[in-house]
Amino acid sequence: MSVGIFGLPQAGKTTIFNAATRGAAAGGRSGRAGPNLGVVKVPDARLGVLAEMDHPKRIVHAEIEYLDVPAPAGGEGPKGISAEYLNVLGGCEALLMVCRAFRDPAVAHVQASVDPYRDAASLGLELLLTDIGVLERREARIETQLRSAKAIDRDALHREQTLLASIRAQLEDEVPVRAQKLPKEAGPLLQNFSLLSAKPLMIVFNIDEDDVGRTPEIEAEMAERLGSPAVALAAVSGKLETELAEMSPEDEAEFRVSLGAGEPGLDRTAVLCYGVLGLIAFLTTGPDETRAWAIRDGATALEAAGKIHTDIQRGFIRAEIVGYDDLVRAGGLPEARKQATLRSEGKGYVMRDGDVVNFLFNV
Ligand SMILES: Nc1nc2c(ncn2[C@@H]2O[C@H](COP(=O)(O)OP(=O)(O)OP(=O)(O)O)[C@@H](O)[C@H]2O)c(=O)[nH]1
Ligand SMILES: [Mg+2]
Repeated sequence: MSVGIFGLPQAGKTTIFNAATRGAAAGGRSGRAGPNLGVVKVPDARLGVLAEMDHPKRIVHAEIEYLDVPAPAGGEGPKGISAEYLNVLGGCEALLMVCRAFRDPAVAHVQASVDPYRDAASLGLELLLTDIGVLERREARIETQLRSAKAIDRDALHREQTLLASIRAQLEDEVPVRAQKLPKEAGPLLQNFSLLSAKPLMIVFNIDEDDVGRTPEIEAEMAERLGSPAVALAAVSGKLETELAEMSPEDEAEFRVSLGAGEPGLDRTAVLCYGVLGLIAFLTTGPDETRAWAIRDGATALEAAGKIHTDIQRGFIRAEIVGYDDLVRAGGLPEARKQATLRSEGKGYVMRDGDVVNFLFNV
C-alpha cells in the first residue's frame, strides 16, 4: 500500500513524513530534490502465531510506503499538486493531505495567513480539477476515435463516453469520485485513469505543539467540517512527533505522558492509514514465509492474487481460504481441511481481514 503525501508548500509534508516513518528526510525548502520515500511495517500479532505453526524462513509484515511529494515551485496562486509529480500521486493507492495549522510566524505561508480549512478546501478542489482535466482529455480522444472506429468498437466507446461525462458532471458539482454513485462497470474502466479524487484520502492538520492537548477538540471540529465517506481525519504535531521519534523508546514514552501526546505518530498514522482508509490484511503462510498483505476492504480474491504477483492473477484458478481464527482453532492447514473450515473460493470472492489464503493458478 502506498500513500502519497501532498499539500501546499511549507505545510509540513516532510515533517509529517518523518514523524510517520522515523525517517530523516531533510525538512525546509525541498526544492527539486524529488519525492522522499519511506516504508513502515504494520504491526500484526497474527504473523507470529502463524509462524509458530509453519516455522517459515522469514516473516514479512505488510508495509505502508509513504511518498512525500514536493509542492510545485513558484507559479501563480496556492497550489499543492505539481504536474511534474502527478503520475507519482496517481500511482499511489491513497493520498494524505497535509494542511498547515501551526502558527509559527518564522515560517512563511503561501497564503499569508494560517487557515487549514481554507487550504483543505482549495486542495480538495485541486484534486477535482485535476480529474476533470484527465476526463476531458480522454473524452476528446474518444471523439476522435469515434470518427474512424469500426462498428464493432463504437458501442463500447459510446458507453465509455456516457460514463465519463456523468462522472465529470458530478466532479463539476464538487462531488469527488470516491463519493459518487457509479455503476459496477465503472470500476475496471476507472483503473486506467488513476483519478485522484477516487482515492481514499486522509487529511492531516499539522498543529502547533502548544495545541497537542486540544487534539480531540480539533479532530471533532475537523469531523464536523470535513467529514465524509472514505476521508480520514487527524490532527498531528509534525514537529513534536519528529522530535519524539528521535528519542529512545523510554524517553519517548515518558515525554508523551508528560505532554499528553497520546500514541506515537508512527503507529497512529499507520493505524489511521490502515483502518480508516479501509485497508485489511490477508495472510499467506508456508515453509518459506509467513506474510501479511494489505488490500482495500472490499477487494476480491482476484485483486488479492494480483497483489502477490500478476502471474497469479492472470492464471487464477481458485483460492483456498480459511479464516485466521478457524485456522488457529484447527491447529494447522491439514486439520482445517479435515474440519472443512478451509473453503474454495472463486475470483469474485470478497476478501475478509485475516483470511489465510493459498492461491491455485496456472500460467
Ligand atoms: N513551528 C513549527 N514549525 C513547523 C512545524 N511543521 C513544520 N514546521 C516548519 O515548517 C517548515 C516547512 O516544513 P516542511 O516539513 O519542510 O514542509 P513541506 O510541506 O515539506 O515543504 P515543501 O516540501 O518545501 O513544500 C520547516 O522549516 C519546518 O521546520 C510545526 O508543527 N511547528
Ligand atoms: Mg517537503
